[in-house]
Amino acid sequence: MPAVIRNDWSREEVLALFDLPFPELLFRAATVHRERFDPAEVQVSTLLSVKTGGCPEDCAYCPQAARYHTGVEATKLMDTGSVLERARAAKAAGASRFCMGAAWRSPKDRDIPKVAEMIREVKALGLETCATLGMLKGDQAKALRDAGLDYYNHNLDTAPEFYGDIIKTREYQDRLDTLEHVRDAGMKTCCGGIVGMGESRDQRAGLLQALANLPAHPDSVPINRLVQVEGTPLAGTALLDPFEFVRTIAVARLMMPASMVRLSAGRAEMSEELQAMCFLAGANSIFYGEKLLTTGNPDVAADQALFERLGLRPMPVAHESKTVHADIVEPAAGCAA
Ligand code: SAM
Ligand code: DTB
Ligand code: SF4
Repeated sequence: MPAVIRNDWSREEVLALFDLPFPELLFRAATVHRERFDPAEVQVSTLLSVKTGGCPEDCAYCPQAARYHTGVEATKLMDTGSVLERARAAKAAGASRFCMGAAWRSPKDRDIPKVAEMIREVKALGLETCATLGMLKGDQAKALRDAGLDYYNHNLDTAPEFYGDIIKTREYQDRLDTLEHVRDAGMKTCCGGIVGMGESRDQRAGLLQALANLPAHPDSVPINRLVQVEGTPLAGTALLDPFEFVRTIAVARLMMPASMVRLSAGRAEMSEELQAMCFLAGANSIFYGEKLLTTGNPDVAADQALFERLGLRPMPVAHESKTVHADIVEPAAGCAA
């Protein structure tokens, strides 16, 4: 019997998982990982910033916020032809999903047809499509779905009680509302957060609690380790203990057993041994390609060599778990651990 899908986690339960001895936590997470996935398969997504910088928001981690002086130049929305060129290259390099990001608080209605065109054409290449454009209204979500958008990325970023320290220009509830519009439109959700922003373990547990207690577990859960960018308020934050990062991945795997847990931003600053430990702890997705949105990611050749050394292979689209929404069972019927 695979671990039960639960949406009623208490903070104490999550902290009890974080507190397990490291080998026990990893063993449990690796066990749950195997119940629904082949641990040798890793889903690979490539990111492209289709509209960079100049963002009006104040997210303290973000190099694209106009108010911080980070050297990121603001650009206009890319044209579809240039996006397609990048999508073709991502597919040729082995990516199965292409994620288009825009540094917007929310898209304007007049932006939607342009993004919809990109989505339609990227999908026609045979790639899964994902977009991250900021807050969405219900009708915008439906228009993106109609264009063929498979996933929408919108992160909770951190625990509700730490959120106000990081972002003041929009509320936690705004994020929950956007996620609801995305689910209501019938798209898959990609939703995670960032660790290493100076939060406590309790707050890391709070992020995972908020994610797992959403009405449906996100289909993809990106766990980003803060990429510190000079000029942002969070540059110079004390580095998170790497073992604590691995614990966060393992607890995410235990709490959201059917979701793809993505080892996301921050890989360029991680050793290969640390990344391998994350795969052992249940991470089964990565961003693949030299760039995230504005910062670096390991290059394709390095990732291919790492996969080879670890005996990992890219996950075919058909193998992605489709059960996240389908098998929500009675609450508290058992513990995922
Ligand atoms: N503007 C849209 C929004 O905020 O929803 C979409 C793009 S935004 C850059 C997407 C996500 O990237 C953020 O929610 C955050 O989790 C992540 N991110 C941004 N800067 C980061 C950094 N320096 N380190 C780690 N993750 C980061
Ligand atoms: C997510 O959770 N991480 C990605 C993606 N979703 C859009 C973005 C990471 C951005 C890292 C900083 C940058 O490159 O600008
Ligand atoms: Fe803007 Fe998104 Fe960066 Fe926040 S995370 S400043 S909304 S681009």
